[in-house]
Amino acid sequence: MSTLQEMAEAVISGNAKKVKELAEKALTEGFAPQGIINDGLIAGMNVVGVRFKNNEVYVPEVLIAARAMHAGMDVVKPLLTDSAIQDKGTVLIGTVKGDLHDIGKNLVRMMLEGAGYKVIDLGVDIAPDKFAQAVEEHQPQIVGLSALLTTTMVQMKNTMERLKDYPVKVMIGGAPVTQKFADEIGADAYASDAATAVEKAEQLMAS
Ligand code: B1M
Repeated sequence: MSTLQEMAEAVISGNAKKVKELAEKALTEGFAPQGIINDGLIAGMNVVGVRFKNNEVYVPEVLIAARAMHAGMDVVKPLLTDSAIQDKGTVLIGTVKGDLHDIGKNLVRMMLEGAGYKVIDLGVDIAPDKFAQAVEEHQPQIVGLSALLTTTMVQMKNTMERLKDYPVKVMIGGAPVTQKFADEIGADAYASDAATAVEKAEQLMAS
């Protein structure tokens, strides 16, 4: 098995120490940082994403795999130019105003990072104006809104309205959110889970 295949396996099993060691080994073997990310770290996270979607693994396994992926990223990221990191696009993500739930949003962030996106995570309780300011600052292609409360879903609509003049696609998700609601407020995409969020991001980038 090649070093990168071994690395992907170590990401899947969530072995952060091994991923870090293999990332260092891959660099000494002459692998390019972007190749290590794509063919080692992202390849592993992709497998985890598919298994998560198929209910073969659950939230803790995804979090552990993402931690392992980050251990490898920490080794190779300093060697990448900014442009290489941003290759796939930038996603700005946050939980909407009044809502403090962030476990699902963090999973979505990690899966997007694992798929090669640069993700700016604004955190929780983010007002529409703050999303707009961050869009101006970071110029993302996609804005991701998360909400876990039926009472805060309305903030998705408010945020959509605040962002209507910006050239961004908006993806929404969270337990109470549905495709029907996304259609009602004019969101560009809805994702029911973190793996689907990556698929939808790919579609939005291609559209
Ligand atoms: Co809260 N809470 N909570 N809570 N909490 C729920 C959501 C609730 C359903 C529990 C219940 O009553 N059965 C209920 C909401 C009811 C409703 O509105 N219909 C509820 C309530 C009422 C509240 C409080 C109001 C309780 C109170 O204080 N009286 C309060 C509100 C605080 C606030 O936000 N202002 C509150 C507080 C909290 C805690 C702080 C204690 C804690 C949050 C900790 C944290 O996030 N750091 C908490 C938790 C943990 C939950 C439950 C138990 C679990 C949520 C979770 O993390 N799920 C939840 C009940 C439940 O769901 N069983 C509940 C796991 C996570 C991986 O799933 O977030 O759905 P989820 O994310 C998924 C998808 O939805 C999707 O992908 C993720 C991964 O697959 N997804 C996206 C999410 N965001 C996405 C964005 C995308 C795409 C996909 O694109 C951008």
